[in-house]
Formats: sequence, structure tokens, C-alpha cells
Amino acid sequence: MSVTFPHGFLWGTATAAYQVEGAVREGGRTPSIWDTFSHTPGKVLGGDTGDTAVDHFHRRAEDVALMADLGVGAYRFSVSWPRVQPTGRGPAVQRGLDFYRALVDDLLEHGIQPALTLYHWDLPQELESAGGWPERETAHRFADYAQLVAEALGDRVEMWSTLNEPWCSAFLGYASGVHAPGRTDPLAALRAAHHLNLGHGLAVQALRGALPRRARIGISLNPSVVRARTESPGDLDACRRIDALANRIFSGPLLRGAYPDDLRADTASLTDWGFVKDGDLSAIGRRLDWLGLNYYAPAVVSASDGSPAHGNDGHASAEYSPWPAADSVSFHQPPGERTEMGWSVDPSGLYDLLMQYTREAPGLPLMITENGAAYDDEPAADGTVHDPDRIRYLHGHLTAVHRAISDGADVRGYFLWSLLDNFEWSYGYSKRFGAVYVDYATRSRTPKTSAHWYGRLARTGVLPEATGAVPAPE
Ligand code: IFM
Repeated sequence: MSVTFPHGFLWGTATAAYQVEGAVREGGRTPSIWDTFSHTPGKVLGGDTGDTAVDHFHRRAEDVALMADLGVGAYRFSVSWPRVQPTGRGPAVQRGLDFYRALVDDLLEHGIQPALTLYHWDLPQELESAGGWPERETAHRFADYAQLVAEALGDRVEMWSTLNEPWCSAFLGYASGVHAPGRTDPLAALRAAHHLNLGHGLAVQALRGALPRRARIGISLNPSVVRARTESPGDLDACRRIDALANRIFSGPLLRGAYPDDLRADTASLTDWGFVKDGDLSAIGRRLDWLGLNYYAPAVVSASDGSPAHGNDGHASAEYSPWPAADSVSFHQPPGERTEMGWSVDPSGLYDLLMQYTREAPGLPLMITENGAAYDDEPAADGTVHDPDRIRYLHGHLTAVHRAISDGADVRGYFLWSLLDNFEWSYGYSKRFGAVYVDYATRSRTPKTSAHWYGRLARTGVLPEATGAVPAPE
């Protein structure tokens, strides 16, 4: 039986500025926290940096043409804050905005819908030097930046996202320190989480004021699909605790107007949450037009068995935990297939996530703003790149999406992470998430088999088989 998606379902691919653009010193761009972090010895595998990345900045037209050839309907990209507002304050730099104007124009000319994310982790270094996300001021700076971008691109971009995966910014950036800015202070991470939430709310207000009514504003979260290893009270409590720190710390204020009581109680040894000021919660809870969910793999937890509380963020060797006040929790790798990141392949987690948010946010359209997998792709002798594992991963997860839609989830679109192989943060270029292979010596692009497979899906709305013949490029 064919698996057919609803008419109008948005099929996209995604990237993020620091992971693909390169050109870090062009057009007045100043360093972001990721420039500083990646240039700090020992922080990124192999000493890789985003200095050149995959040169999307100069190959923009080629990359848009590639998407058009494949037949995808939308492109999710992020704007580099230090490229358009160097140092994070003051007026916009037109040369920086020009890149995004040209990108959006190219996309629209090819009938590809632009989906713009304002913040995918590249905080201007000067704002970090002034305290970064643990400081309230950064939320206000973010709202001003949102306003500048909206004024420049609001006439041609309809789909706007404030933040990508604020959990990573707060907890990998300020608690475990495996992401920029590399701080290891659990209280700073909780403060950062709140100020990211606040920055989101203030940015939504700025965007509503600056954008035409047709604009659709959302945020992309990476909720943890967290499962207790057993039904024992200790394991269930570990699950509740991680659910609070990973999920409800964002969904609480965004969707229900409050931080959860159990989260406040769990973290009482670190803070009384006095950094939440009057009016913050109503700012954060401003109406959204859609909610973005990024999903890769579920997490399995138990009461502590002595192993460190790291979780499946892929940084099991990190010295510091990303989970404040959760030393009583252990994480476990479920048995079964894994991707090159070591993350388990479990499409049921995506189904559960979609159904959970269908219940938690009734009436709010959902978008899968990231899903995909890293594999060790290599070109064959004839130059083609076959990635059957990725096709199976996508097929399984898209079958789960279809099932969720059939069961009532209002899912409007899916963005494959990623369009291109790119800079995978502290893993540098060692993990390939792209549907398009990038030769890092020449930066030439070769669509993998999965890109053609996904393009066929995007053009027809019908899920192709995962096995059998490789679909020929059409
Ligand atoms: O590459 C990242 C992306 O920047 C954010 N979400 C997860 C992806 C894979 O780790």
C-alpha cells in the first residue's frame, strides 16, 4: 500500500550558518562564540573550524540549483548574527544582509520556500564576553537583532524561527561545555535557558511588529524522548527529572506559562530562580504559529548506577554533565542499530514525540525541522555515493510521521538534516549528515542516493520503497 502525505506537505532540507557558510572574515562579519571555540586547541576534533566550512557563502547559487534539481520545496537556513550585526549591537551591516537577500531571491526564483532561523548557536563573541546567555541583556540584544532581520527580509520570507534547539545552547554550551562557549557552570546553564526563552519571547514580539500578517513564527526545540529503563520508582523519577531539564524547561513557559514546580524543586540547591522577573512568563508564552521539533534518537534513563549523567547527546566522554542537579540519573544505550553518531535508530520515538505534542499543544501545527542521520559515506569508484542506511533511516522515520498524521497529529512539513555534509560542531567534519556528499578537498558536491530518493518523495508526496533499485536521477 502506498504511503501518501497530505497535499501541501512541505518537504525541505536544512543547514545552519556556521556549519556551512565559511567566509568568516568577509563583509564585516565579526567572530562568533563558535569561531572562538573552534580555534581553541582541543575543543573540536582534528582542530577543524568553520572558517571555510563547505563554502555555501560563495556557492549559494550552486546549492540552490542543486535543491531545485532534486525537487525540494523548502530550505531551512540560519542567519549568522555576527554577519548581519557585528558585535551584536547597533545597526545592521548591509553587506551581511545582502547575502541572505540574494539567497532568498534565488530560492524564490526556483520556487523553494525560505524558512529562516534567527539563531543556530553563533552568538557574537562580544556578547559572550559581556556575559552571554546567562545574562538578561543578551535576550534584549537578540530581540533587536530579530527586528533588524525582519525589516530586511520580512517582505519575502514567510516562515520564521527564533531559536534552534535552545537546550543545546544552554546545556551543552554552559554546563557540559562541549559546545561554545565551553563553560561548565550548571547555574549559568539554567540562567541561559531562561534568557534563551525570554529572548525568544521578546523576538516574537519584535517579529510580530515588523513582519506582514502572513508571516508564520515558530521555534525549533529538540525534545528528548526520554524513557525509563524499568517501571521502578527510582527509574521513573530519573525519567521525570530529565524530562523536566530537557523538555518542560522549554515547553512549560512556552506552552503553559510557567516553569514546572518539580524542575524548580530539583534545582533548588543551585538557584531560587530569582532571575525570572515579573512579566517574563507572559513574554515567553506569546502565541506561536507553529512548533518545530527536531528528532534523532530517544534516551533511556535509570536511577544512577554510578555511570555519569551524560545522555545521548553524543558526548559520552565529556567531563562535565549537561544535566544540572541530575547526578542521580544514568543514561543507557538501547540495544540495536546505531548511526555513526552512536545514536540508536528508533522511529517509534518520532511517532511518540509527535503524538505527545499533539496532546500538549492542541491546535498548534507541528513541523519536523530536523531529522536525519550521519553515516560513513564514501564515493564509489565511479564517483557515485550510495547511502542505503540513510535511506532506511529516513524511510522508517517518515513512515512514523505518516502514522502520526493518520492518528491526528497536525504535521505540516519535514526538513531533512542536512542538505550538505558539513561542520558537525565538536565532531568537526568527521560526521556526514548530508544528503549531498561534499569532497572536503575540492568542496565539490555529489548528491547521494538518498538525495535522489528524497527528491522523488518531495516531488510526488509518495514515500518510495527503502529497498530495491536506486532511483535514477530524473
Ligand atoms: O548538526 C546538528 C544541528 O546543528 C542541530 N541539530 C542536530 C544536528 C546533528 O547533530
